[in-house]
Amino acid sequence: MSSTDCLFCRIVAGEIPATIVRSDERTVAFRDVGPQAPVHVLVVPREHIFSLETSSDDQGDLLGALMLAARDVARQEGLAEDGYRAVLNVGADGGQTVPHLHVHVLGGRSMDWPPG
Ligand code: DGP
Repeated sequence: MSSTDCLFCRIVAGEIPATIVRSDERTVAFRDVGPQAPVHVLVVPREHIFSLETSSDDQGDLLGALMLAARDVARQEGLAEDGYRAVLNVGADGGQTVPHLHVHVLGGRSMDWPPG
């Protein structure tokens, strides 16, 4: 898939509207269109990576930046004290529906375990 066909690449490029809550050189965070918790933010790399599974060993710095951005979003959204969930869905069985790597940051309510 080219980046012009990718929904999240188009959000990163500003071609599709989204509520952006944080951005930096390598990542962008925006509110999920179908929130599953009072706070539900997606954190994505600006670079198109299909999923965690297709990431490469030389993308470790970017993956680290993605996780730190998720942490900062959680802090910014007031979730740090009570806790939150940071989730990566990977592939079909993982429930991934958008083929651009993203971390879900969910919080504002107590989470169940195990997930469905
Ligand atoms: P996943 O199922 O893990 O691939 O998560 C994809 C998420 O993307 C899902 O929670 C809904 C969200 N989503 C899908 N389309 C849009 C959109 O156009 N805008 C925004 N903000 N979120 C979207």
